[in-house]
Order: sequence, then structure tokens, then C-alpha cells
Amino acid sequence: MKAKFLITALFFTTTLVMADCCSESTQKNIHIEQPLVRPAQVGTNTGAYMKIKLDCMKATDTLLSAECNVCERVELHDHINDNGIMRMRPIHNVIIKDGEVNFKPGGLHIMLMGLKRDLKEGETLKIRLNFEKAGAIDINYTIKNPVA
Ligand SMILES: [Cu+2]
Repeated sequence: MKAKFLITALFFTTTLVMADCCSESTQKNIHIEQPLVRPAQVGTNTGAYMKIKLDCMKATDTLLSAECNVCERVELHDHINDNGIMRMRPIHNVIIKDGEVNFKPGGLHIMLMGLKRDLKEGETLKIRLNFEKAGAIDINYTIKNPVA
């Protein structure tokens, strides 16, 4: 009888701790790792890459858009296999779930279109990421070729 009570108590404690850890996505529990933008010349397009991590595996958020003032337009892109040829296509948003989403060459990326100036290796570039729950987060990207 006592053991059963203890197990029940333990179960509720664990549930409460998990609920706390898995609270909504906020600026505090969302992390952007290895933010990189591929070097490029004025007038061309380039890609921005990073890993988006959430502290809790169960929390989710959605990347709605990105903003940057060195280009004409910013789009979220993915790659699809079109009869063996990988093609980029614009997507509306990116859902962050299972703890992380990886933006990498050949996959998801932020497309910076119509650059107004050269992006030289070693410089940094601020890009604003707009999340549904966490809101706007400004990230300093390093201009550097990503490892494919
Ligand atoms: Cu693209």
C-alpha cells in the first residue's frame, strides 16, 4: 500500500518536472549553432546555414521567416529530388521539432537573394530569424564556406 503511494507520488513528480522542462519555446531555450553564410559577390544569391536547437525534445516552434538588410529578398528554401536532380524550392516555414533542425548545403537553407554588396570571408552578417513562439531573434552569422 505504501509502495503504491510512493510510485504514484514519484510518477506525478516526474510528470511535473517534464512539464517544466518542456514549457513553450522561448528566446532562452532556443539556440542557434554554427551560423554560417557562404561568401558571395554583389548581385548574386547565397545561402545561410545553422543548426536550430531547442533545450527540450518535446518543445516545438516554427521558423516563419528571416530578414537581412544586405539583400533584396530573403526566402526559406529546401531541396527536392526531381528525377535525380536536386532542386531548390521556396517553402513557407520550417517546423522545429524533436529538439533540432539542421540547415545545411543540399538541404534546408536561408536564401539571401540579390546581394547589395560582397560578402567576404571572415566578416559577420546579422540575420533576424522570426519564430512563431520565440519571436524575433537576431543572429550574427560568420561569412565562411560551410562544410558540405
Ligand atoms: Cu536556395
